[in-house]
Amino acid sequence: MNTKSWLTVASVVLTSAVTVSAGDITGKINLKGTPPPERALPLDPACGASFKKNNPGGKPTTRFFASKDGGLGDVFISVKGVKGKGKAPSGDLAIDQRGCEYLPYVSACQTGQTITVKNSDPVLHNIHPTPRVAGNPEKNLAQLPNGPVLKFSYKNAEEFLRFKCDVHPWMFAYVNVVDHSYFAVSAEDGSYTIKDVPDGTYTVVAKHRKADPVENKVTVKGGKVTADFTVVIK
Ligand SMILES: [Cu+2]
Repeated sequence: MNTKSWLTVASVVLTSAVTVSAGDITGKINLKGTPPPERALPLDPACGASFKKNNPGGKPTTRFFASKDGGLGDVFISVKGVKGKGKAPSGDLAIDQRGCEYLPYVSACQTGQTITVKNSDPVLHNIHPTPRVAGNPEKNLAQLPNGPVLKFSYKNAEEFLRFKCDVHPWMFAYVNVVDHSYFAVSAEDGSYTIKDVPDGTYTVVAKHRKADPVENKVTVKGGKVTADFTVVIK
């Protein structure tokens, strides 16, 4: 091997040896206060039957406050001020329509990531995202039962970007579009994890659609750091 080749090998080894230390932010969103009761949804007969089939024994209601074991779900948590965009998305964000509901109700994805929407109901839906950020296009597309999956994606960050169905006025979903990979949406018990955050001290923000945002200062230094939040529902 000549000198030039050795130099190339040496530089490759050096590059791969430089890794930035990172850690996970994990914790629980605690619910403080008593949310108002959810409202019953007046499903039409076709949707009522599909809802029953998909939710035996369940009642169709609004889904403003998902809560279990003192935790609050559907909270969007994001880390502010991280240098770089983090990891590229590893797949699509999949949204389904089942029982004339969007599932999941609240979700999150990265800018440019594909959002797929499918129709598992035996009825026609129309998917009508209504972004508020300039450059994120509004669309309005009909989707037959078992029709082809529809795809969406957004160039610009936007929190709680609304998807609605004009056929069924109770159908909503909210997608948080983020321009980095350091975010999560809490599960019903309030738990969440944000992976591989580079070491540093950051402001982490937790937002629920029906409450004031809550901030926490969090220092990541490898391994795992716990950051719990308390969201007050008035
Ligand atoms: Cu619909």
